[in-house]
Amino acid sequence: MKAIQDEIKKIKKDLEERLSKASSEKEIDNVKIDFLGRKKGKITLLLKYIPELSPEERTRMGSLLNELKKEAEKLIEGKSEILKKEKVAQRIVDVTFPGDKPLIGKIHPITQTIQKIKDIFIGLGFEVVMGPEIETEYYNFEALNMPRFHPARDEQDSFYIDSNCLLRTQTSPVQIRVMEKSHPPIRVISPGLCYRRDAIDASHFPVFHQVEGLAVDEKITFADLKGCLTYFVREMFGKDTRLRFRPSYFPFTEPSAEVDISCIICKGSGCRVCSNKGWLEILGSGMVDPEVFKKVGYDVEKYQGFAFGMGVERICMLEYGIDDIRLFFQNDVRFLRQF
Ligand code: 2U9
Repeated sequence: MKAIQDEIKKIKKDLEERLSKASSEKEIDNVKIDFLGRKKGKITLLLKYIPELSPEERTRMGSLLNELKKEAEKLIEGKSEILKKEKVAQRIVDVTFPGDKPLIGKIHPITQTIQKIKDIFIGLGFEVVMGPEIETEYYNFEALNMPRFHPARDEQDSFYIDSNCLLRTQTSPVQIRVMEKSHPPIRVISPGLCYRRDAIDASHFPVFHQVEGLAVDEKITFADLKGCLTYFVREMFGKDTRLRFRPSYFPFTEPSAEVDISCIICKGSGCRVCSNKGWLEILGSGMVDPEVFKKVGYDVEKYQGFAFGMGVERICMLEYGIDDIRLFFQNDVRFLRQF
């Protein structure tokens, strides 16, 4: 009995000594094996000796040894914690240790292009307005002078939610909502997502971004449209960019014009990007059709306006020489980190 008690004392002393010398997790593991290991641990061996004792010795020694076991576990765990903390503290003060390079996020190229467009128009006194992506047939088509059987609806094959609601095919409904709620003078641009049932290829995707603009006031003329868009184009693509206004047709503007710019790659001499034409089609525009003003209850004798619209992906592709629209929507960081 005395012999066992002495042995307990000795084991405890040994354990404390070994732990005080241990300076790594591996060494602590070894101490654990030597004292508490299932087969040959010093404490485990003593516990195995208990059944051989007399009943009263068994009770006393059992509790002494179990206490020893618990204390040993506590001491080992405590030392391990101290080592872990020391390790962390060392890391904090080791200023020479190479740091983890943080991954820096980037603004998506489409967002960057929208931001640049917004900044230019904000500088001209335009306000940025947003609206719902799920629209009613009225706001998306009817109010824009595209009644139910208008052939222009065919060009904008759409995603319908029910017989009355669809994903907007352009951001113009936002401008209708602005006109309904306020009075001229109005100068707004509406950036945002649009949806069309296009077959996917290098230049078509069913989801895309537009920025549309609208200015309504008394005595607004086509000269204002030309001046505003010329300023925009030169800020966006460079001061020496030339513009060409080509007559066109849109149901919501009359007269209408498509705007081409001298190719930003070859400056007009002809290259692969402009298909040797020297010109790039960049936006659509026109004077707001009086039928549209009638829908929002504006006096068509008093007010005129101009409007324009551009596809952001196309502009961004031209600016960076990107040849496939699908890249914008694949979230491949190898593509995105280049911008
Ligand atoms: C109101 C009245 C008129 C917006 C306009 C265009 C011309 C145009 C296209 C450019 C490329 C769409 O993304 S695209 O396919 N847009 O050509 N958009 S005029 O006219 C409006 C807008 C709102 C109330």
